[in-house]
Amino acid sequence: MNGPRRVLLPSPRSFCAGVERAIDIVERLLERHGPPVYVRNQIVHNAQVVGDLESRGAVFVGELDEVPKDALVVFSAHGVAPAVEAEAALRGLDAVDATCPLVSKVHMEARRASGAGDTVVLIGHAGHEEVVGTMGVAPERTVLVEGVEDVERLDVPDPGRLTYLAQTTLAVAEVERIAAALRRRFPGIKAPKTDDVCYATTNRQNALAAVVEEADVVVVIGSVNSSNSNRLVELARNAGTEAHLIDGAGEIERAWIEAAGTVAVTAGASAPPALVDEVVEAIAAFGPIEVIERSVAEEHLEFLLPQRLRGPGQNVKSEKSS
Ligand code: 0CH
Ligand code: SF4
Repeated sequence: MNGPRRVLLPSPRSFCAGVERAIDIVERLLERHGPPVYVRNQIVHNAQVVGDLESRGAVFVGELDEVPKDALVVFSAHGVAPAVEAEAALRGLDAVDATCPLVSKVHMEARRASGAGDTVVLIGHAGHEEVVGTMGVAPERTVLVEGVEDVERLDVPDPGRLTYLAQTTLAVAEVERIAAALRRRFPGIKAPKTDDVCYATTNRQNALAAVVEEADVVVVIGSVNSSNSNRLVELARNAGTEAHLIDGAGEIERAWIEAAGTVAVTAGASAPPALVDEVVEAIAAFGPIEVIERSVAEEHLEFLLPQRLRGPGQNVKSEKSS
């Protein structure tokens, strides 16, 4: 290899506004009320975030019946079905909603479309927590499509009354392919007013796409159950570049790095930025590196915290978009 190994850092990468807000909610509750703070499901799909909050007194549960009566419970960033909110109320729990406002937006679209008599065709992955929550808004009026093949098999009560929506953390290109297949089969199908795949998912994919051709290997920091992180790995592999999903620097393999003149390192929306620094340091252990930032977009979005957690002066802060 001539000269130092190049390490490309596509930007944006790592935490998005919805993840920062969700973690902030749990941290503030821990400070104010002390442990335990129960959280239904992983607050975000990242092992380090979950482990860190756990060590500070958060207790992650799969179901509400694991939460003692009257206790505090936080709903994760991925959102919950209305039935879960109702159950929390019934059990007398003090629920705090950390659902990302951009997931709530999709819930609102599902409520509006189903309320107007449409069947909602949700583009998403079966069993993913966000999909379970969104389907729960109008369970009798929602059908799931996971891929273009599902569009052909789709059976709907009235092909003239359809709206499609999507999970926020999918591959932009794949959602476009499925939406095009839906429009071909159901020309009158309505689209969401604004794209459901969110700005953070889109930006992280665009940023990686801008450097992937230059990289010999792509390292994506993110946990195995993180949809948006997996989509980044897929994007790189679809471009013909070797790609690996890792939780942290300890999982880097010598063979990946030694064979590469250029390594791209990115991180999913739920992966802490400090992990990127640790991974870059670990790569430097294999020989001299030149670190190059490549930005395709700036992100300035911040979401308001739930009313009860805002500090003084935060009531007037408005949501800014990038
Ligand atoms: O990408 P997914 O949806 O699996 O979730 P994550 O890794 O926790 O990232 C944050 C997104 C949360 C809801 O959109
Ligand atoms: Fe919200 Fe998008 Fe982040 Fe999900 S990935 S928490 S929808 S900003």
